[in-house]
Amino acid sequence: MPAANQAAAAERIAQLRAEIEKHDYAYYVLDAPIIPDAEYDKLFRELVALEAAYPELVTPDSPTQRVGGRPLPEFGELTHRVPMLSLANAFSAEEVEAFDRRCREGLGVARIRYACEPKFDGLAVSLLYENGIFVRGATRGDGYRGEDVTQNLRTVRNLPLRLKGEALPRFLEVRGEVLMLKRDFARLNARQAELGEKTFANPRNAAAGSLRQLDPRVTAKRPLRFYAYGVAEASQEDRIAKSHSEAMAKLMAWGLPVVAEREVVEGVEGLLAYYERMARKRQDLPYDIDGVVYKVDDLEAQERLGFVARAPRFAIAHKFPAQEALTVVEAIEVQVGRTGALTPVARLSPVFVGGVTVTNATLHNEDEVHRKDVRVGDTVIVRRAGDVIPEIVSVVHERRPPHARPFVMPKTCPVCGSAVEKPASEAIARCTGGLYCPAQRKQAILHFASRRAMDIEGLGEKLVDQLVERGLVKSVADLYRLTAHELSSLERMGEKSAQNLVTAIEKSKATTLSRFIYALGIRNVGEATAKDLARHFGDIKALMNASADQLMAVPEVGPVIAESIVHFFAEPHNRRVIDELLSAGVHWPHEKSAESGKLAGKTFVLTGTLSSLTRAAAKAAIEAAGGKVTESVSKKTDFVVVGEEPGSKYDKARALGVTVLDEAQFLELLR
Ligand code: D41
Repeated sequence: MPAANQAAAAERIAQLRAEIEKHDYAYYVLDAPIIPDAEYDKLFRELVALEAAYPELVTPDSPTQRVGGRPLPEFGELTHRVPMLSLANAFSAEEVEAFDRRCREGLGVARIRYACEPKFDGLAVSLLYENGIFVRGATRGDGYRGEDVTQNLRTVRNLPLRLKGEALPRFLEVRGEVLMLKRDFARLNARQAELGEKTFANPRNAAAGSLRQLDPRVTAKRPLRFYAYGVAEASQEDRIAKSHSEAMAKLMAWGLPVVAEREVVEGVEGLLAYYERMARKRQDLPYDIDGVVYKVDDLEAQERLGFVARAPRFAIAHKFPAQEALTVVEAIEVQVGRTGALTPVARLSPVFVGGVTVTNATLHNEDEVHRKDVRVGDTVIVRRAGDVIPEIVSVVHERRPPHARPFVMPKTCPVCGSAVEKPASEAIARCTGGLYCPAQRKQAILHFASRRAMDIEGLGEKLVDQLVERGLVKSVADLYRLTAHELSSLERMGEKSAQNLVTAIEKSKATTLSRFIYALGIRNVGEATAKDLARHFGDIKALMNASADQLMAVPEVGPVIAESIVHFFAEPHNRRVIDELLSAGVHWPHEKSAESGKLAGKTFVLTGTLSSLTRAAAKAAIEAAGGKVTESVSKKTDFVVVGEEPGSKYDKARALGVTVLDEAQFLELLR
């Protein structure tokens, strides 16, 4: 190797070691990682590769020479009777196919049965039972020797200190993971914060920090769980089953906790289908997982396949894409919403996270930007879990460029230049331009056309942008004046689609009063309130002329909503647009006002299953008769309708003395 390259490699190696040591300290000692695991792995892999290329640069103190966590000297060391192996990883379907191929070729069979289980993100431990009594437990450590954490493990609530049943093996070494359930983690962190103690970054760190407490009394207060994933066998005499799945069933029968989400599948299609199922379930599982594990089910086949280096050939972990990654904030832009709300949005260097490429993350509002102290140029951790929108978790402060300035909310609207106001009592800054502001106008039109409002099919964002920018649509009433000829002059609009849109707009004229009220986009008036208003007033003119007091006579309309409505109709422009819409032919069937229907003013709650009609049908029937259906029982509820297998609402109704109707009584009332 040329000396110059070697010098460069030596320098990079030194950098990487320093960086990795810093992260090891943050992770293992402080239980407070600075960067995502995937990012750490990248650094580590780079170091491994460099040291492989320049073996003369490997030193005994390199982080690569330390495998697993070194035992804390405060705990006694324990040698595992059977080494605790590591698991190879697969990150793609191709790698899983290669794993299956190797197994099939190694065994000389066409198809393999696999045991599949979640891959817990916890701490691997080994438990020793002698004649059914828990005698010792250790962390994985370097795989050969771990820390003796017997006293701490005894405090883990679901770990049996004595196994159930008869014919228990003389020695049983159970392998598994210690972890914290998501809800327990949330509760623990809330309690830690309340006590002014340190909080944990994630359930894994909380579990690690809790199990490696020097004082078992502290561990005892932490909600740890154990799940078994295997049995270590020192000899043939120890064999308790013919297959992994059978062994797990046996552990369960002896009272050891075994995860419910385990399955036996056939072939590589079976593996990939299990992966997909678990990926979909992931968010709803009570524990964190970072992938799934596949194991050849037949134990004899496992033995024949054997091991490479320190990992078994018969098992592999199929990891989910990392949910956190590092990227750089290129800009913080401000978006204007329908009600003028200004939302700061971080524009990010594209980064692959949670299985998709992310380029934006909402920052919600000004306070949020300041709380997280996100600045342009910052390196940040972005997280995208499941289908939720990407968010910035935190800033890596050490990577902040020297002149990064804090974000300032603009004083004027970035779209229309109107003043921005932010009442002291609110978190949201707003553009005061109203419908003068093209951004608000666009959003107002999109809302008006949306499915639950006027339901104009085909009127999407790209089109609305063009219509507003070309001045073809200034208010929603202008929509009803558009011709197919005008529309076909727009980009990506053929004659056929122009005609379709005109038809859709025409069709939207036949609507309902509640949809119409909702479509107006009055601040604080959502679908449910629009329905209440329609039912109460029965007519748009009555609503337009209502005073705040009259509005507050509607159940569930308080001073804030009333004020928004009065404010909206006080605006001459809004009244004019409504008149124009009505003249254009927007209409709805006459609504019975609250005084007319036979169930007028009555509030219902439904619970349990009705045999003769669906929930939606029951609701529609009540509403058609002027009544109202709400979700929860209160003193204001008039009737609770009880079907088969009612929930707690039934008990609550009885406790509050609300009239309870069975299905027959309810049908009688409707008749
Ligand atoms: O849930 C896990 N993290 C998990 C880890 C699991 N479900 N199964 C595992 N199986 C093994 C073998 C096949 C070697 C018995 C494992 C691990 N090992 C493991 N955990 C930490 C290192 C290795």
